[in-house]
Formats: sequence, structure tokens, C-alpha cells
Amino acid sequence: MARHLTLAACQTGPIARSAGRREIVDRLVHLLEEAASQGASLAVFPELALTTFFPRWLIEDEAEIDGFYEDAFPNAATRPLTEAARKLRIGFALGYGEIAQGDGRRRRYNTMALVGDDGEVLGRYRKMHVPGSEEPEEGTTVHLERRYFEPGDLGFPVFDYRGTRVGLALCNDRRWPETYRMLMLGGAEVALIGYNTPLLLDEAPALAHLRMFHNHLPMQAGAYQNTLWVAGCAKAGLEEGQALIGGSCIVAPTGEIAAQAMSVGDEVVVHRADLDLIDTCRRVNFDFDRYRRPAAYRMISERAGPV
Ligand code: CDV
Repeated sequence: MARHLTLAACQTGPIARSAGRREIVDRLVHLLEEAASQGASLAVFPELALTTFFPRWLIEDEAEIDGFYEDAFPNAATRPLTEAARKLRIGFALGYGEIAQGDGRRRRYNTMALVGDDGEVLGRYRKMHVPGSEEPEEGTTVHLERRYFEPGDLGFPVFDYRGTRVGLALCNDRRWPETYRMLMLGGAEVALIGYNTPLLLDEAPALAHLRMFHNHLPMQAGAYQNTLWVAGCAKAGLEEGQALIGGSCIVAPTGEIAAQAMSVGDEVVVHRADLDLIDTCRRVNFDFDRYRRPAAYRMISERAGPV
């Protein structure tokens, strides 16, 4: 029998620094309802979907910083989302700032949770490639993710969602080929990715016209070279004076963009993903068992020295 999974990217427009969780969660629930009404059974929200993109500021007040994180998910403020998932029978992936305990101390991660259509958390992913710096650096756009988040310590886990293998990634991760390859080697058929990407970077004005190309290029290449469906979801628009790109999209294992956002506001992008296309694409070009040569790659990289 043919296998399909209808995917939705629930793009949001800007989220103000002053916006409270209740207001934001209401907005996300509304997007989830819209996705479900269009027949979607799995949705992805942006990175840090519960707050504004606070790493654009140097904030020194620890209590204020903590206000951008969750110490549990779901909690009282976010439970309407997991309840909506259960009621609407739609799973979702959601990015948020996480405070966790690890090795006897408090840690902060840029995290994405995957929630099943019963409203239960299936698992978590913590952003592996954390960009930016710890302190503002002259000549560059302030992007202090390395101040606010430790690199992820969970690898690239893959979860079962209604019989489909689903992996997660966040923003800068999408630019790295390792992300998709690790997910694919872990058995993923679908990768859900949330992002916040500034349109302009002070350090690279000459690349400004390529921002959307460099958004889609790695997701399309990652999907194609690893025979995955990829759903990428932006927080977009003019947020606290900083323009964030949109371009949320659903990419097929052929590398084609199957559906794409038209706005930089709240918008739901839906596509009925044919999961059998994964096998077709694997047979045509990427029959890993038959043609891939991991032992040879290891030998070559050992000869090349430490990587
Ligand atoms: N949130 C991100 O990871 N943003 C990066 C920025 C630093 C460019 C990105 O790769 O989109």
C-alpha cells in the first residue's frame, strides 16, 4: 500500500520581545488548527518559536535571560499546544530555549521537541551547530547564540511517528551536510527543521542577495543526497527591527521544492508527502548498501589526517 504523510510548515511572522507565552501559544495553536484543517498530520514550527529571537541582544540580567527559556515542556503555558495536538490528531515539532540539569549543573540548550498526535512528547533534539559568538564582535551582526546555548549533546536522534522515521534539526544545522547524512544513516525519512535567519549580516553584505538561495540550497541538496523529505520552517519578517527571511518550504527527496511560503507572516504550508518516493530515489541514485563505501572514506580521511 502507498505510504503518505501530510506535512505542514507553520511559519510565524515576527514575535515581539514583549509578547507573553499565552499570546504566542494561542497564535501557534491557531496555526496548528489551520494545518490540521488542511489535512496535515505532522507540523513543524520555527526555532525558538515561543519567544522573540533574543540572541540578537547582549542581555546581562540572568533573570531576564531565564525568561526566554522553558524548564519543562510542556508546562502550564505551553500545554494548550499538546492538548491541541491530541484533539486534532496532529503531531508537531517545536523549537524553544531549554533549561536542563546535566552533570550537576544547569545548562541551556536550543531545543526542539517532537510531540505525537496523542499530545505526548516523543523526544527531543538539541541544536548541534551553534553559530555566532559569546560576546559581540566588531564588524559582525550581533548573534550571541554561543553565549546563551551549549552545543547539543543528544546527537541526531530519529523518532517513530505513526510508522514514519522523523529526525529534527535547527537553523544553522541545515547548512551542514553532516546533519542530513547523520539523520539518514539513523533511518530518517523526514527531517523537520526550524530556523531564524537574518536577511542581512554585517560581515557579508556582498552575500545579501543570496540569502534565500543559501536557505533553500542546503535543504534541497540535503533532501536529494539523503533521499529525505525536508520541511523547513521560518520565523520571518521584521522582528524587533531585524528582518528575518521566510521561505518556509517542503522539499521532496528529488530535491524539488514541493510547497513554499509566499509571505513573511503567519502562514501554513502543506504538502502530502509520498514516502514511497524515498525508495524510488534510493534505487535510482543512492543505493547505499550497494554503492556507498564507508570503509574507503574512513581510509581516505585517516590518510588526510585529523578532521
Ligand atoms: N539561528 C541561526 O542558527 N541562524 C544562523 C545565522 C547565524 C546566519 C543561520 O545559519 O541561519
